[in-house]
Amino acid sequence: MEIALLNGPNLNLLGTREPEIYGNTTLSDIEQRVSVHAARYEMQVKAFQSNHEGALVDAIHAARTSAAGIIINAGAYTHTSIGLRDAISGVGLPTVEIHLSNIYARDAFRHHSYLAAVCVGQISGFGWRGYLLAVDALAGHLGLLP
Ligand code: CA2
Repeated sequence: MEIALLNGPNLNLLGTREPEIYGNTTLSDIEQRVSVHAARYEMQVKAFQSNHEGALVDAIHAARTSAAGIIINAGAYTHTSIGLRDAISGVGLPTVEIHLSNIYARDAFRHHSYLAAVCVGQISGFGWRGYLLAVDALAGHLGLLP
């Protein structure tokens, strides 16, 4: 079973700046750790990052025919993008929203997510390990856990 791991704008910079907020782990490290963790559930991970909203919409559409679910950190588009929200609800795949930082402990404009209402749930504030929690959450939702 395949799952899509999607990361949005600026997350390609992980591990290079702002380690006090986002940690020292690179996106490539996270993608690798997610793949290893997902293998416990016999899930394969197709990872994609883009700084472009439309490319993320396309990746969500592509997941419709190849993936059983989506894990997405939409970065700043979380707080702005009705397009991503419509794409997630349009494909109908179970989707877990993830954030490295606790968006509710930060600027007020980060407190609202356009995606949350169309996702199964949201994980926020646990750094890179949140991605592993998202895998567990998706596996549980897909009935792969006892
Ligand atoms: O906490 C998260 O995961 C966020 O999705 C990260 C976004 C932010 O806009 C959201 O409010 C919360 C920003 C990602 C920026 O990543 C950087 C990483 C290293 C250096 C600079 C930016």
